[in-house]
Amino acid sequence: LTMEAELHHALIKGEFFLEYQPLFDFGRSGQRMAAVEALIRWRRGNGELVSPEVFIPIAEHSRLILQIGRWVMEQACRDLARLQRGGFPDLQVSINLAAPDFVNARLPSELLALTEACGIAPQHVCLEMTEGMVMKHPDKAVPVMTLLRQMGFKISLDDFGMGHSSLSRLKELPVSYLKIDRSFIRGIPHDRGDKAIIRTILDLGRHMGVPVIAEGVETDAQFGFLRQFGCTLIQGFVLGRPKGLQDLLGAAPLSG
Ligand code: G
Ligand code: G
Ligand code: MN
Ligand code: NA
Repeated sequence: LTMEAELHHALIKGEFFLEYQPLFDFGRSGQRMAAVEALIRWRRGNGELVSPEVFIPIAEHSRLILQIGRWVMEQACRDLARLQRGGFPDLQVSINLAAPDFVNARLPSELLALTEACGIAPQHVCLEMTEGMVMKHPDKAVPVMTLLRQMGFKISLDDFGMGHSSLSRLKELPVSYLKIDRSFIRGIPHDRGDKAIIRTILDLGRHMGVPVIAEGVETDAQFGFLRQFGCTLIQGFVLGRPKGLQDLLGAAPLSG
């Protein structure tokens, strides 16, 4: 069987599942879990866990990526409804999308119907797209992004800083968040270049009025540096690893 065929079977057999990694907000109202990022996992029949870094690029070569994307969106929206009712009423969910999702003109109306069916607000759903994807197909991606924003969805520009966007293009993108690529975070506290880039992205976001998220934060030193320079939205192993829905529900403040 080719991996493509295996992925198709995996969808039918229900071998995919989602984990959720918390994103914390350290803003005015103190520390709170503001969002969770949905991360797909594949457990094969033989028990082996396959990383999305392996299977997403393969799925991207065919229409399978659209089916997987649809499955992720449905599961993540259903799970968010459960989390909101289970003690996290203001929680948002972030969903990673692949390029074919973003250039799909039907995505906005399909997502809106999905959120309505699940009883969640579009304002609580954030779509993550990488800077590279958007810049590769701006003519198709920007109209879809604009429509999504008009409907109330949020958009975060993932892996930001990897060099794909010109500043003139960036200022026209309808994004809600910039997500600093974790490769820059890794250099803290030793790499002067990485630290300069992070401070510059934080300033850029501040001046553009676009909040900046730091991801891949693994150490107290990295966390301290980000807080010192005014970053309030932080995600990474130092704060929490991806976990299952049941784990999150069990930790709910109102779950008793
Ligand atoms: O969670 P992990 O570090 O294993 O993710 C590896 C890569 O797979 C990351 O680049 C992440 O953005 C991507 N990824 C995780 N979940 C999804 C998903 O549901 N859809 C898409 N398209 N990519 C995902
Ligand atoms: O490309 P994207 O930003 O969507 O990647 C998300 C991936 O990053 C997830 O697979 C998640 O497991 C991983 N991740 C989340 N936090 C950390 C971290 O602190 N360190 C590292 N190395 N990976 C992380
Ligand atoms: Mn992401
Ligand atoms: Na990223």
